[in-house]
Amino acid sequence: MKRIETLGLGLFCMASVLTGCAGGEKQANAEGAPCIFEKYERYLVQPRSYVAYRTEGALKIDGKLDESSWQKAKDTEAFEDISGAGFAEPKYKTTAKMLWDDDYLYVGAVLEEPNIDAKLTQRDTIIYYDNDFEVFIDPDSDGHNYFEIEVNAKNVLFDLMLDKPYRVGGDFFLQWDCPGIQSAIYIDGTLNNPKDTDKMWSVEMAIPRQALTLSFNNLLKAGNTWRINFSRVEWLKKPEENWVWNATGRIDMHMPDRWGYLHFSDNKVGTEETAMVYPHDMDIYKLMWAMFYAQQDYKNENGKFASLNELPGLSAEMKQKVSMEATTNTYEICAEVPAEGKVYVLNNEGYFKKEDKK
Ligand SMILES: [Ca+2]
Ligand SMILES: [Ca+2]
Ligand SMILES: [Ca+2]
Ligand SMILES: [Ca+2]
Repeated sequence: MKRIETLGLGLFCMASVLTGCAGGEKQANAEGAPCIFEKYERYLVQPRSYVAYRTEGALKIDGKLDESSWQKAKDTEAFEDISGAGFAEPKYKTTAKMLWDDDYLYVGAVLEEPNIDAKLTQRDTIIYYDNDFEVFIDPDSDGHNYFEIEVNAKNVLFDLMLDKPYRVGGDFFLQWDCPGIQSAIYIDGTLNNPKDTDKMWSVEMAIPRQALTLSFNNLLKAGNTWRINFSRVEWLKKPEENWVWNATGRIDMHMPDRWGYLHFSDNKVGTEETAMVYPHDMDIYKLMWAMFYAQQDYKNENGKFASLNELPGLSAEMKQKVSMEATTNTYEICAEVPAEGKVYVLNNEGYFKKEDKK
């Protein structure tokens, strides 16, 4: 849901390796502004990735990840604080796993927890008022029209669709109830009894591929790469902790450009490994998103978006890679990627698409 807080920038830019910021480029800008990659570093760290393999045999959606498919699937990296580098390590460990078949994306998660607690019982109440586990999915990676599913330890769901992120005025549609979803929780401990010490709770979800598309496109197929992220809200005290697979860089999960990359392999889990495939040229993508964050600041400070020459922190070399049309309230950044025969386009609403090169 809507948890947005702005962090000060600039404290975390030290001692970093910055593509394109080497040597004189740091001062390449006429005003001597810091390199755009340096200034927005915390929003530009390359996200983590995961290759999901096909299941072997059916999964029983009972919350237990004891099927051989789950045992063979690798854990994600342990979750980290949503704000990223420089913030405290989560107190309790969380990891997730993914699998797929022709009909479902499967998500499993294990949440270490000494006091398993869940009070909410109604679907589509604000589940993160309890401790919860959250899934965010943007199958076509365009940064708009994405899905959010939250669940507490009572297996009560909060599921919604968003047309675009809140940072660009997005709306959420709580009326969306993920059609055909199966979800279950396993508890190693006792629920709502704080007198003992629990071990963990685990989440097992089967999310139908047909629930995750707005068209007739089958996006759940081998070779495709989606954007996905997981979050765990933990109420140790107020405000809540937000522990996530991929740090977004600030307390805002609604930054689909900051989510992880999920690639689907045609191989059965536990057999031959498939190399990760990113769906775009990562250097160009990074440059375009750096410009997006710089434009947000520029608009806040100047009441209008910048032209390419006005945008601080771009080197001459960077400016050669992109073009930008900007008005007071809109802009569109374009970059040719000859290797793909495509033009990448990113606009002021964070909508990303690829067009065929004319
Ligand atoms: Ca199971
Ligand atoms: Ca989308
Ligand atoms: Ca719903
Ligand atoms: Ca307990």
